[in-house]
Amino acid sequence: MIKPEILLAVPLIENAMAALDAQFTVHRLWEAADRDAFITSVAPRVRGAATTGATGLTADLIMRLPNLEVVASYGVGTDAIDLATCRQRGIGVSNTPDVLTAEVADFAMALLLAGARRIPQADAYVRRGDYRRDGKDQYPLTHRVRGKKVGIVGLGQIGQAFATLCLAFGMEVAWYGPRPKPGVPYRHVDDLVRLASEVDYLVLTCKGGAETAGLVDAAVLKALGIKGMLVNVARGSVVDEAALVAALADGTLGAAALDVYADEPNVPPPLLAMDNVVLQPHVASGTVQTRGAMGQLVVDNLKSWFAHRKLLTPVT
Ligand code: 8YV
Repeated sequence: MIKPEILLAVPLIENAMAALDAQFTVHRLWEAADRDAFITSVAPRVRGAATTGATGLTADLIMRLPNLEVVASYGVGTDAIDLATCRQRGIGVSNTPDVLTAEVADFAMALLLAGARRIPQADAYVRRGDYRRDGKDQYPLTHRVRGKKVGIVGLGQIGQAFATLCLAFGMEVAWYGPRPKPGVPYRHVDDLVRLASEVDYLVLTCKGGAETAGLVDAAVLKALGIKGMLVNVARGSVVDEAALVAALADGTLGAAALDVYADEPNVPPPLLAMDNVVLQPHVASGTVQTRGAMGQLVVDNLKSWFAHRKLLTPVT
């Protein structure tokens, strides 16, 4: 049987790449020395594509693939995939919901704790030899998270899993989203500036894309304030990054713990020098187990499409 040909935009976890190689003829886009010539050479034969929500698939690339039928994304977000063009062309799109929910929620809590208790900063203090130099009990005290208020932006599956963790840590939860959700046991606040002014931590778990671009702007950061901390495991695009850098630099905002940036893998250089930020390289879903499950779902969606023209986890 002739294997369907697929374009792989980014490397996936090894097992998933091996499974893809077994089922399909895989064209590895990131390895191409001349990307443009590579696309031109494989384009007519490509029937499927695999990418991530952040790397995506542009309208331009989709239009260059005349026989593209399906796009499988390795992640839950789909912000950089041109869904409108896929819809127009009748191209099926899948993502990997559910399998990463708990992992990303756990990581959001880890970031919150790391930022609030200054765990990376204290680690650096020990490594520099300052602990030995200063002696015991000299490191500045931090603030407890128990009893604090958390505002969650976007109460989807990840937001709700994170809210449950907040309750376990004795925090009070309120949330912002464009519409109230019936049956959700947390206070909905329909004004983001107001929510930010009420909470200690503002945690972003919403989707990226045009709908949420620049949602967290200078006014929101000012409302969060000097005692507040921003935690972002959503997308860098949700935050006005220049306003964030300015607010952290001038003390308008107390702290930030970030896993995502507007122009990955580029982190705004001023953030690198700041002591009140915790920076991570977009790894909230990055465990062997969760990436393994995500990779398997990419493979299973593509297999299901080419066997039955049905996706297991379609993006609707
Ligand atoms: C990435 C994510 O997909 O699920 C998402 O939307 O951003 C992540 O899980 C993952 O980092 C692979 O790049």
